[in-house]
Parts: sequence; C-alpha cells; structure tokens
Amino acid sequence: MKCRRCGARAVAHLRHHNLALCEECYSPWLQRRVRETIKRFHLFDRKAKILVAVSGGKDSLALWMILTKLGYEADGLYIDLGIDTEKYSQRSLQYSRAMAERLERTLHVITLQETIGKTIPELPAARGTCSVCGLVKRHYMNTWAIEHGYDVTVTGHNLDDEAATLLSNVLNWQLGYLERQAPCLDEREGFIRKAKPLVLCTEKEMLIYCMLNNIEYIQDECPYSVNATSIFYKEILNRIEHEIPGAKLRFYSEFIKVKHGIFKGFRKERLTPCKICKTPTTGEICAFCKICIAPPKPQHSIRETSRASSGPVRAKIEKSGRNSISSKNMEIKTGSKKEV
Ligand code: Q46
Ligand code: ZN
Repeated sequence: MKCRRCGARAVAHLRHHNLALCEECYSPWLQRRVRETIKRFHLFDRKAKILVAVSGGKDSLALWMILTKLGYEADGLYIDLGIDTEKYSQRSLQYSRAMAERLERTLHVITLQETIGKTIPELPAARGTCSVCGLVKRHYMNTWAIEHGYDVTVTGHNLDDEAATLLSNVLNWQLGYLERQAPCLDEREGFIRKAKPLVLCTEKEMLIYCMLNNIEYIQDECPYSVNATSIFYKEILNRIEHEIPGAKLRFYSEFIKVKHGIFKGFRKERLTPCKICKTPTTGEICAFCKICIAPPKPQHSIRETSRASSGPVRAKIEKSGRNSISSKNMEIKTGSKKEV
C-alpha cells in the first residue's frame, strides 16, 4: 500500500479516514489534526500557559510532545498515586521524567503519600478504586493549576476514551455527565479551563505516533483497570468500528454537534465553595475532602483540618535534566511494537 501524500510505502492504514500514510508523512498529519482540533473547539490560544496531566501512558506523553512541537508552552503534572503493584507508579514516573528531559520542559510531581498521607490503594473506596482515583486526580489537576498560574489543564483522552464514556453515559442516561462531556470545559469560579486536544484521534493513531517517534511509555495497564467497564465498552465500539469504519468518530462528533441544542436550558446544580479546600461543590464539603482530608466527625474537627490544609499543595518541581534516567535502565517492552 502506498502513502496517499507522497507515494512511498505506507506504514499506517486508517480505514476510518480511508487514508494510508508513510513514516515521513504520518506524524505531521497527526500533529496537524491535533492543531485543527484545538482551533475547531477553541481549546486555548497560542499564549496559553498549559499544564498537561501526564500519567506515563502513551496518550499523555504523545500529547505533551505534540503540543511542544506545535510551539505551545506546556509543562507536565504527574500525580504519584502510590500504586506499588509491580512498581506501577514508580515506573510511570520514570517515563514521565524521561519525556520532560527530552522536551526540556518542567515536570511537577505531586506525591499523594506526602500530601494527604495515603496512597490510592489505602483510601476508602466504597464507590470503587477508580472512582476515588479519578476524583483525586481531578482535584489536584484543578487546584494545582490554579495555584501555579496555569491557564488550562489538558488531558490525553482520545476518541476511544470519549466514545466509551459517551456510550456509558447514554446507556445509563446520565444527563448531568452528558451535559458536561465536551472537548473543553470553560474556566469558571473555582475551576480552571479543561481541554482534551486528542478527542478526534483514535487509540490506534496515538499508538502509531508513539512508535514512529520512539516514545517510551508504560505499556502495562494499571492493576485496578482490570474490571473497568470502559474496557468492555471499548471492545464493543471496536467491533462496531470493524464493521462500520468511522462509526466511532461519527458517534462522538455528532453528539458534540447536537448537544448544545439538547441541553439548552439544562439546569445546573448550584455550587458553593467547599468549607475545607474552597473548590465549588454541591454540599458543604467536597467529595475529595470527605475522602482524603476530613474524617466523618463533628464540626470542630473539620475546622482543625481546614487550617491544616488551607496552604498550597506541596509538590516537587522537577526541571528536566534533574533526576533523569537513561533509557537503558527503563523497562521497555519492545514486543508490542508491532505494525498496526
Ligand atoms: S490510574 Fe486510577 Fe486509572 Fe488505575 S486506579 Fe483506576 S483510575 S485504572 S486511568
Ligand atoms: Zn474540598
């Protein structure tokens, strides 16, 4: 198969775009697609100070590289969740540091054990570990970015992630979640602007980008993702996509087109600042503080906790070049570098 752009041997065939591309043409094509997504959904402007939520996985690391190549000022934030099964968090941090060094950008690191004295596996997880983990990550991505003067936080959610979330929200008719599902959530009182520049890029496209750009990332799944329903929804969507190329992209992008009309006049919940961390919430104390900060006790203990936690979040700031590791020390699985 030949590259549609230059006629050289194609390394990637994207059925949903009816497009074949060679090694040379692929990365510029994907980078252009991200740039167009940023423009189309008005995610942020050229001067924005961007904070990339980096997990050590392929999407967030590739996103960080793409934004830097496109000329944006983007730093990284890594939240060390303390998941020690096969040193998952530790290894994820190493890949994130290696990328910071490669891009010569700053990586901020927040360690849960240091900030709240507990790791993700140690927190109460009545609603499931991933639910608590998501809550903690969203909290720090918001508060850290605001406290350090960033304009926008970006995440590496790709089209497969977003389509799976959309399917789940539709199956359960989660109207509140559907209303908030978007490539961009505007800044408002207590909340930083949040954007997802990869929403129109599939998982496969990101994987090819990582392979062609020698991006080393954690290839193991998080041990807690084993029973995640999102994996099941992704499998279903992949089966549909196999029969109907482009179905995934249409499912998501048509929803984004029509959702404004559907949710016009949708009543949002009234929010007031959390008594502990000041993040807007529906109750007196936000879910993060209930789980991570405040013991479920009388009022006076809440005030005590408030004083203790009102200062800025502690974190290490790592400039690239420090704490670096050489790639030969990293545990990279090359077996999965297959042609896709
Ligand atoms: S890191 Fe956290 Fe994910 Fe692991 S515990 Fe679940 S939510 S699966 S993206
Ligand atoms: Zn709070």
